[in-house]
Amino acid sequence: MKICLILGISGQDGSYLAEFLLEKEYKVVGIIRRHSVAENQTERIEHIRDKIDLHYGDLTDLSSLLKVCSQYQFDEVYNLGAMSNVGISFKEPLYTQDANFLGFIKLVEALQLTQNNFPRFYQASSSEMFGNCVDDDGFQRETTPMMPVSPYGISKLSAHTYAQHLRRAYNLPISCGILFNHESERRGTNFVTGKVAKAVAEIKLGLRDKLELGTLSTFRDWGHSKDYVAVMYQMLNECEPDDFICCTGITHSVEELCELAFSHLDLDYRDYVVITDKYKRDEELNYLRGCSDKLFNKINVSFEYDFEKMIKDMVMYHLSKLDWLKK
Ligand code: NAP
Ligand code: G4F
Repeated sequence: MKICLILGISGQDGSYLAEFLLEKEYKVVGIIRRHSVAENQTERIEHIRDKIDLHYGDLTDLSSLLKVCSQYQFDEVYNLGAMSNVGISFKEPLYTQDANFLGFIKLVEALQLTQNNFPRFYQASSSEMFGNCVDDDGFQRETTPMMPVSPYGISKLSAHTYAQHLRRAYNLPISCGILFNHESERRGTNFVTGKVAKAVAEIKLGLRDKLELGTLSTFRDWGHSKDYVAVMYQMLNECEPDDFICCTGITHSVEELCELAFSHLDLDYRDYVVITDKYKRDEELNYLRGCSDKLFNKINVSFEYDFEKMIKDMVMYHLSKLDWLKK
């Protein structure tokens, strides 16, 4: 039985990845943080809790990583743990570096001190690392320059650069997935898709009458988390360690997202959306559209979701959840 470690198992991607690896009959070990409301910490993994080994720990706390790593010999490690919210990273720049950059180094050190062989390692890099750099044809590729525009992007690029160094200097089998935005019913509601989907449901049920956003004019290449966690596994198991982009190649504006999400419940977003400085970023990444040719020429990928289906599912998820809570 293969053994894997997932940092960030309580998050959107970590929870789908745990399900995916259990299906493949892995022994799944996960690290969770302490939360004052214990149920909130494990909400996304409650249904598989009895099938996984969970340990308390934190990427900022080397001793906790050493304690967990010393109990196992891992075949694969997925570092999905991060302060992952770009907007909030402007408010918490030090913590963002601590968890996302230094946390990556701590995890690598803990593995080097405890594992007989360094496991295949997936590092969650991000399209946020590109900042506003785009190739002339309107796409971002692995070769596109990277100039991040947020503390989060800088922390991810720091870890990404360090991972490249570890690969070159010590031949460590670290693969960096440069994933573009991906969403799902499990997406936090402080990311724009989750926020819009929940607000549309609340407006339909008469629980609110407006939705405040920071901008409508930025573009993102949005895929589905469930589709992308399968690609993380393929990167480690079907490719040599390298950097790979995973994306859809299609881009939509936040305005198009709103139009689509509201229209699912026969609403017009223009009647409800209000733009406010409160959610405006100090520096903004305007446009993302990725090219996955490097990776998709190596592995077989067939995505189950497209943007329309994903947003509809997210709206319907929030509608049925709120409807149920009202009863
Ligand atoms: P998410 O839902 O915010 O999950 C992040 C996970 O990291 C949570 O389980 C969180 O635990 C954990 N975490 C946060 N700080 C930690 C720390 N100090 N020590 C240990 N664990 C910590 O994010 P996601 O959407 O699943 O994303 C997974 C990874 O991919 C992240 O690294 C993210 O930056 C990266 N990424 C995401 C996207 C995307 O569009 N989703 C795109 C590119 C890259 P708590 O539950 O305790 O907060
Ligand atoms: O949903 P977002 O917060 O995602 P963002 O900033 O693109 O970051 C996500 O994708 C990255 C990959 O590129 C990941 F690495 C990262 O972990 C995260 O998963 O914002 C998307 C866009 C931005 O332009 C933002 O300014 O939506 C805009 N937006 C407009 N109003 C808003 C809001 N975003 C949020 N979160 N909240 C708003 O009210």
